[in-house]
Amino acid sequence: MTSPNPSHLDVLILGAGMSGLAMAMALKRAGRHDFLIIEKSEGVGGTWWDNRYPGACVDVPAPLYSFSRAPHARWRRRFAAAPEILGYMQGLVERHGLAPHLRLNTAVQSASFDDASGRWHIKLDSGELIDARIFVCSTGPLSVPRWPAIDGLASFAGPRLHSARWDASVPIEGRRVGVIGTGSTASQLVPELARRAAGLTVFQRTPTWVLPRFDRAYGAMDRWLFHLPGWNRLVRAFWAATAESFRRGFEPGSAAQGRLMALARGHMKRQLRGDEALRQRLQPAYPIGCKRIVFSNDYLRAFTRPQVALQTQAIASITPAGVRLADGTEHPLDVLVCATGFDVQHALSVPITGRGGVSLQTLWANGAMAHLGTTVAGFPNLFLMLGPNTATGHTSTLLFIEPQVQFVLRAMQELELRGSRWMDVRGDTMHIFNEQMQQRLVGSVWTRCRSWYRADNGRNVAIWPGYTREYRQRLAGVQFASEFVFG
Ligand code: NA7
Repeated sequence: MTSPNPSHLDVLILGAGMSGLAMAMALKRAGRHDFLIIEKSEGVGGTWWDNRYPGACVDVPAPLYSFSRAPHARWRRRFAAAPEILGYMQGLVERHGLAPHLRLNTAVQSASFDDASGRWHIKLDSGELIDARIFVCSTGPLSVPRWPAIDGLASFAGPRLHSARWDASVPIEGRRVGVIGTGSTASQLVPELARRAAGLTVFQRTPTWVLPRFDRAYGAMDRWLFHLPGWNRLVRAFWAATAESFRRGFEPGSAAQGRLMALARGHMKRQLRGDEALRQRLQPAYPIGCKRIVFSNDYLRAFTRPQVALQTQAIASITPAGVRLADGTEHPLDVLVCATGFDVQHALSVPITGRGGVSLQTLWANGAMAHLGTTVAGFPNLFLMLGPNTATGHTSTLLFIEPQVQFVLRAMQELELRGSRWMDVRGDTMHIFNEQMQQRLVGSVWTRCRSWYRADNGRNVAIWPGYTREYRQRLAGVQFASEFVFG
């Protein structure tokens, strides 16, 4: 069963990544079939559709990266590779009958709230207009690749790849490859490239803390056990609790932080096989947790290979032949890889206009903000998935997506109970919440380094400063009567 009229919908979901699919499954489960998912790519997957670089895999154990209501029994590794996750997502589409609700290869040009009808008007690139009562924006914060702002980047004569737009037809074997960036992505990509390239040079601006990855293959016995719902729940709960325990190590000056940093330091020593000079160059000068935790058993070790070089001098420019460093040295390359992250979007990849013609871009000029990362004052019936300040550096994003989806269902019920067309979070509710968030973030571990968590003005627009349980409880405890206005 699908929408009776696809241009006049109850719910429009933008983006078929993890959060878009979660919303769609929850709607189906609630017996609500009047919805459409619009996706600009050729397939579902979101970040897993985009990130196909060698070595791409999930950075939390896979049982925690599957939905509590849609467990997966066929994981082949604890830290599952990107194609496995994409397979899981495609399986969700099949099992939950989502295909008829999907419109792939379709981009949205703009979305605006129509004050007169109290509905969202969504304009597609094709010029087609869709109107919807509820607009769920699940475009993901990290969907737009960021190229580094380095002089001469476009002049490079060889292939230039961004990790999030990998071109597998570019040969790596036997080539001299350069990687700019040392974040989560580079930590997965570098060991793979080190195995294949004739020479690999990693250009590091800031080193990364690395913890051991407790990875293993899942065998036939594991897969049999995963078929038991009780076992699945237990394993998921175990990894959720373990991930939360890492969060304790993010408290500046705490004993837990000391233990976490000692674990990382010991790991680094072992990985670098006692090479003290290399250790000093790879040792971060900021506390662990400031960036998303990297778990890896082969990233640091890759630097001990004879064909891998680490450059820590600033890059002065890119030339047609390679990279020129600040000290004037030239590093000739055949292939240049930018693992330089993303322009953080939080729903800004599409122009969105709310009540009275206010644009989200203008409202967010000094940094994105939303009440509990999901609703924005002045933008009725707009629900953000993984909106501002709902990212974490230590656990699975699914633990934030699931309560967000439940919140949207609750909000829809509330609208129907009241017979209202729309609901809008109160401006003061949103602002007070954001003030509290920012106060908690001041002086926290997340202010101690540069990262995608922070906007250009230093404001941390990405991180949820508490534990996962607090987020779940706060979202479940939202008082519609006092925190929202209805129309
Ligand atoms: P990140 O974590 O944003 O990392 C980007 C890396 O690129 C980081 O090491 C940056 O150095 C480096 N970078 C960016 N611009 C430049 C320039 N101009 N010169 C040199 N180096 C540069 O992106 P990832 O893709 O690794 O991970 C994103 C998220 O995906 C991650 O948090 C996980 O949740 C999954 P910097 O540290 O800024 O000095």
